[in-house]
Amino acid sequence: MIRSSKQDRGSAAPAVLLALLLTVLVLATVYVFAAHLFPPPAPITATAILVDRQYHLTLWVTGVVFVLAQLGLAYAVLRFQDRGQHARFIRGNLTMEVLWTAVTLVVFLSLAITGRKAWAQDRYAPEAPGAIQVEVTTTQFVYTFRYPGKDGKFGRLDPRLISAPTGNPLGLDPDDPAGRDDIVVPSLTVPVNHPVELLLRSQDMVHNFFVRELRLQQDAVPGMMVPLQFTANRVGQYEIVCTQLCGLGHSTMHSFLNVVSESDYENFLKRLEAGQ
Ligand SMILES: [Cu+2]
Repeated sequence: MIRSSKQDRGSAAPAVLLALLLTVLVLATVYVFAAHLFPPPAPITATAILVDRQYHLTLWVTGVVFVLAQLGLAYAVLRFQDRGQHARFIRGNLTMEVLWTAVTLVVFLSLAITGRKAWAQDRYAPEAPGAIQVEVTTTQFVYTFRYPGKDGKFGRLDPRLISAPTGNPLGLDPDDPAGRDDIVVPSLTVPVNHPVELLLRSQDMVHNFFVRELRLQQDAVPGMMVPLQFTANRVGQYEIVCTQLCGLGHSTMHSFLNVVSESDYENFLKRLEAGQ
């Protein structure tokens, strides 16, 4: 039915209410971010500071687009509300389509280019000289960390020998001499201001290694060994959590990263080597 008389116009209430609701939601969202209601813990690596910078840049760019788009929507809802007018059909505007697609492309490519260092630094940078290697094995629902011991070599693993109840959660082969001095522990201890290389693996399914203070989150995938690097610059204890839904015990899957002084680290190794 085509309406044309003034008496047929729709009520203004839905348009006004919807525009008001959109404006309130935009203001509330901006407030949550601007007031720093959920501040992250302070970063403890140089790369984590880069990640924070990139995050803030991305948040500003997408925040401005979000506010403009939502307020534009509220304006359009008010401006083009039902006043009994005929609907107009528009076939589109090629110039505008090309323009906003190109602008979106440029914005996202620029963000990707400015953020590449923050992302790649922990993953693809050449191994730092003197880096301490620690193997990280995830399994339902625990982390197991292995240090190569005095010889600096990890011993061979055999999946058939995996037996957590008998104290061999990684399946260390007792016949390999390189593995005799390997140290296997449930939490990660590293010296402060010293490069560390983690070798991340999984025994059963996709898990994740996430430490907020490192701004580092990486999946552990069965069949893959994912190297990760970081140099923590503040002594303390930080939580490691799994952020992949990996089964019923997922919410309990966590461990700790202990960043300690160089001498405390030496003592930690000595104590464990003595217990071998
Ligand atoms: Cu998990």
